[in-house]
Amino acid sequence: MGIKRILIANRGEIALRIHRAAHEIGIETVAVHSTADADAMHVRLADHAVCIGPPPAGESYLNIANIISAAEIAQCDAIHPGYGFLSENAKFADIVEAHDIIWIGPKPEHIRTMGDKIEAKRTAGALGLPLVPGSDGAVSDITEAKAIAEAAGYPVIIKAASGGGGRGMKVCNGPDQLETLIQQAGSEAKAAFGDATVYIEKYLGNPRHIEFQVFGDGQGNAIHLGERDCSLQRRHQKVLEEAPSPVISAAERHRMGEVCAQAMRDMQYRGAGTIEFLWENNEFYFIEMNTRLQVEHPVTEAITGVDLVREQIRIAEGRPLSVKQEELEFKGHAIECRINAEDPFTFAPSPGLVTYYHAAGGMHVRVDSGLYAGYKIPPYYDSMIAKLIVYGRTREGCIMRLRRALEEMVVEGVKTNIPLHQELLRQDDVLNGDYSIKWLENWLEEREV
Ligand code: MV4
Repeated sequence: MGIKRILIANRGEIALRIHRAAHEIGIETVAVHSTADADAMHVRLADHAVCIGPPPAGESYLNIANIISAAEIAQCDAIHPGYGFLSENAKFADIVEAHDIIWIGPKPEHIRTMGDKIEAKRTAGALGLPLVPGSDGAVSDITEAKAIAEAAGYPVIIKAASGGGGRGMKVCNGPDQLETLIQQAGSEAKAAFGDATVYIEKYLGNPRHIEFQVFGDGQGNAIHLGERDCSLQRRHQKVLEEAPSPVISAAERHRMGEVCAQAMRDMQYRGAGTIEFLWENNEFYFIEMNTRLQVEHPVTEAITGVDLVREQIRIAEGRPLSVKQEELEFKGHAIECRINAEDPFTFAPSPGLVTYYHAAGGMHVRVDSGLYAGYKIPPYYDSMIAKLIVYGRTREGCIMRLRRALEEMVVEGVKTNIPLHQELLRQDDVLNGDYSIKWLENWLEEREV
């Protein structure tokens, strides 16, 4: 029940985000950090801090034994994993619960199910979510694979059951290449994930990536908080996300959101989840479900007014959802720019000393970041150093304000992708919301530098 002290098993802006939500409801926080992060803001803000290992994440932020020891030494009664790192590790969730520590996350069985993309698809289908046509499970036999591909229609895509983030996928244009590509995908999957299992789907050529935010109380009550459009991405890294999607009508949001919420009720889902779809020709196709809080959650917070991290904590305490579906309103428009310490043209990481920092501010402008002047961005982790989230009554107003906020933002000493965002927000297709998952990479290829 009532949590008193949370161990935050993460770093950077999301560790700050969790600390803030906890403190606002009177809960203490314990930061963990690698030796490379001793001076990080998440360590400074937390009530207590424990060093859990050397810089490589495998020896610190992914070190289960050290994190559990830190939780016990610091007498934490709950662990929040943030995103990335151990957030979707079912074994970690099991271990946390076995130590009588509250896991601020979904039931381990659901993390496990959704981690296997074949199991996830089977579950989603049984719950009534629309699927991409393709194999009903793993493919091994080439004769069977050819029949499945023929029925779905070429081109098809071969995916790894243990994959994710787009790794180990192969597009196949006809039956002649099928056997070779299945073998290649299988051996790459085996090397990357230790599991050669693959499945087949019809390849969607130019979809959008639209995801629904859901929440469940673990007892059969669940709500949806609308969708986010995350189509603007490069090499499976999202660059800019928005809510609502510029292409989804209120009626469609209501219909699809209810399908998602009902699925979560039926599985007695607990905590925050994101149901990912590809959207093409006005149809949704389920691809994956993420059983964690996502980087882009603030755009949902902006248009619903719901504090998603506070909601996660409340649910972990066994409390009911704080809002009913009928009470939720989707109001206005929000866009998030991921600010990375990287070269805006080559995308090469640019770690190092931040000599000057000035965050954007003003009405409806939110900056989630652990950055400060004098901070040394370590080279060991993700290059995302800040999220700029802007809200407006309309999409146009939101974009005007976002341009203004980007002008205000100053980061010196390292390169950032702020100029890339500024250029993006001058493109007609972006202004018109006319983009798919292919748009950004195509634009970058054609762009004059
Ligand atoms: C697809 C697809 C086209 N057709 N599945 C990439 C990551 C993984 N989560 C699923 N992915 C895709 N699955 C079918 N049947 C295209 C992608 C894809 C993609 C999806 C979402 C966001 C960005 C993407 C970039 C390239 C490919």
